[in-house]
Amino acid sequence: EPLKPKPMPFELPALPYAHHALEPHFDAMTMEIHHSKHHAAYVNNLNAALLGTPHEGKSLEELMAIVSTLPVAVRNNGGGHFNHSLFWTLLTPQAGTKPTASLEAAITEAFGNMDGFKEQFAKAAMSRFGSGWAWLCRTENGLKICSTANQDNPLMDTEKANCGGYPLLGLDVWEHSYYLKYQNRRADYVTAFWNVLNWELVSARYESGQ
Ligand code: MN3
Repeated sequence: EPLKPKPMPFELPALPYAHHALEPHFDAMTMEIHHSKHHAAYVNNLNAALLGTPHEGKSLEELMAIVSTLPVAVRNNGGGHFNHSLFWTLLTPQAGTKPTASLEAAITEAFGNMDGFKEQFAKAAMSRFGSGWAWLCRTENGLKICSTANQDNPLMDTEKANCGGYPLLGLDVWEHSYYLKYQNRRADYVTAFWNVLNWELVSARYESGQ
């Protein structure tokens, strides 16, 4: 009988920059703990939840698409792994990145202008009670802002009605992402986010759908 290949467990991706690279906007200690402790725990707990089940070896996207049928540990930790893996790539120490013309046009159509977008996005981030994420999604009806609770995300089959679409960018609004530097001032953290957001990556996601 041929041996089935053992499915590869998920791994914590390396940060694409140093912990201090996003200072002064996002501080080094928050980045280090957030990545090496919080995100690592989601990866470990996800692997433990999948071990020995028929879902071992599925991609995160495949898991998200059927998450309503899976144990809550897969929803929480699979969402946590997907969300944070995306989040790190959305951040950059490079100042002044810009959206492409076509993304900017879509933002203008949906929100009036960039300031209108930022205002509505901040509102979604601020009005999420407790822990969760704010998102910008590409949908069949243009760009849409939404938020999710806990580690849920727009790719989950549980979130189609709430959010839906393809997530172009997401902002972690769990207190662990800002408490050390900003304490209870989530609004200041949201403002700081615009200084480290990589619009080139957001644009690439908008153009390619990946
Ligand atoms: Mn987090």
